[in-house]
Amino acid sequence: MQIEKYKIDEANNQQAAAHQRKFDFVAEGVANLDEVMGKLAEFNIAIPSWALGTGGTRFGRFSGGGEPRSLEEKIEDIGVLHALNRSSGAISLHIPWDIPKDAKAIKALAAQHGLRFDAMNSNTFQDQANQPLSYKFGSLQHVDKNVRKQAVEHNIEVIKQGIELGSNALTVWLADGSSFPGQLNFRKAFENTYESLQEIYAAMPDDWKMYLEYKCYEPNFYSTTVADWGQSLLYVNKLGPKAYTLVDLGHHLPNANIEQIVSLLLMEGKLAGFHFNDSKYGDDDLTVGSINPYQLFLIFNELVEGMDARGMNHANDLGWMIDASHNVKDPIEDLLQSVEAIKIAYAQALLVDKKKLVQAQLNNDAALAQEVLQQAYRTDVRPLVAESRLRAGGALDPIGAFRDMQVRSNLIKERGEKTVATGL
Ligand code: AOS
Ligand code: ZN
Ligand code: ZN
Repeated sequence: MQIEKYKIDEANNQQAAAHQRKFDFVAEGVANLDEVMGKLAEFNIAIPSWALGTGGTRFGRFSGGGEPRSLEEKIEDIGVLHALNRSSGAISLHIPWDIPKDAKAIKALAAQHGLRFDAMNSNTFQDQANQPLSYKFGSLQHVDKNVRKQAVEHNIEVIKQGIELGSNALTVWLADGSSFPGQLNFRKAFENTYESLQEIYAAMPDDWKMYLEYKCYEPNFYSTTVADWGQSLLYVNKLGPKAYTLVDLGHHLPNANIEQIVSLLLMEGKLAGFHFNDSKYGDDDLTVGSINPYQLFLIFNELVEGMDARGMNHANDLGWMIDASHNVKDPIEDLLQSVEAIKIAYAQALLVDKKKLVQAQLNNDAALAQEVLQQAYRTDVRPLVAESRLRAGGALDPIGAFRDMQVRSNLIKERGEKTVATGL
């Protein structure tokens, strides 16, 4: 399945006049238009290989059909996304769900679709067939040195696979923790985990980064061994300059002020990047921006402010990734919506009148500060994001184009109705 460029152009031509009117209207009010358009064009968000199928919940899984059956087909699906939105130019692999049999061929296929390999994800939260020791009671934290060793070796193997593909980061998410009080010694669990992470860290090439993801609960329900940003920061500070804290938006206790966490991690130079998603209750892994788009904007506002203060490159200096799961939507449509929501929040943050905001802060003018933020947030930046896609050769209306081209029914024809993609 390949998206033909002329079909995108045809669809765009039909919408051109209406789009131009909307774009001109909003562009007129944007003082830094060229800067905004330039930054939007550069901004890409990596797609996780496990988000292309219907994840379902523990109560059931209802496949929509045409799901990718192999790594090659996952790359094809991300190729479809990228052709439509020109902002999904990277893929994040999960080992062992996506073991490349021939790294060179996989790299070439990805390059054909304009994709590069983002952070590699290891998996020590499941037991694989033929795995000698079980992770039932944890992996890097385990009381048994042999289990820790097996988990460390797996992570080192993932680094090796990543090097072959041209990736330069390892994301470590641990399910390690305990479900009942007294089940483990917190200090020893921390020490074991730290020691295991040190071994993994030592195996990373100098130009690699380790992203240590935290999560407050689930699958363990009493304690998690990397539970929050403070604990992650403690590990990564001890580990050294190649280790950073990864923020997954769904991994906080209810109502946490994530934008403040982001600001402080940036200040410390220890923010790795994101797993974007949205949630109402827990780690819901819903479409980005579907529940709380204002929070997403406030996060981007801190990102832009903090990255500019440190002279960082918005597009390249942090890892931007989606981590979502799909129960009722077509995964490709859901991902198109997520990427769009991220770019909208980013564009809005670029519109914030920073001078005015700083002035309001210095004058303790809370009302004006709110006015400044909401002026940007309530600007309809969708025509700017669409224009940036158009200029890059993408579709003005990616979901519309996806539906008009009947991509999903073609994928079903190609791959079948009952397909199961590996993933969460
Ligand atoms: C789990 O809750 C985390 O969000 C992980 O980042 C991720 O979903 C997992 O590594 C995918 O396998
Ligand atoms: Zn995550
Ligand atoms: Zn999660």
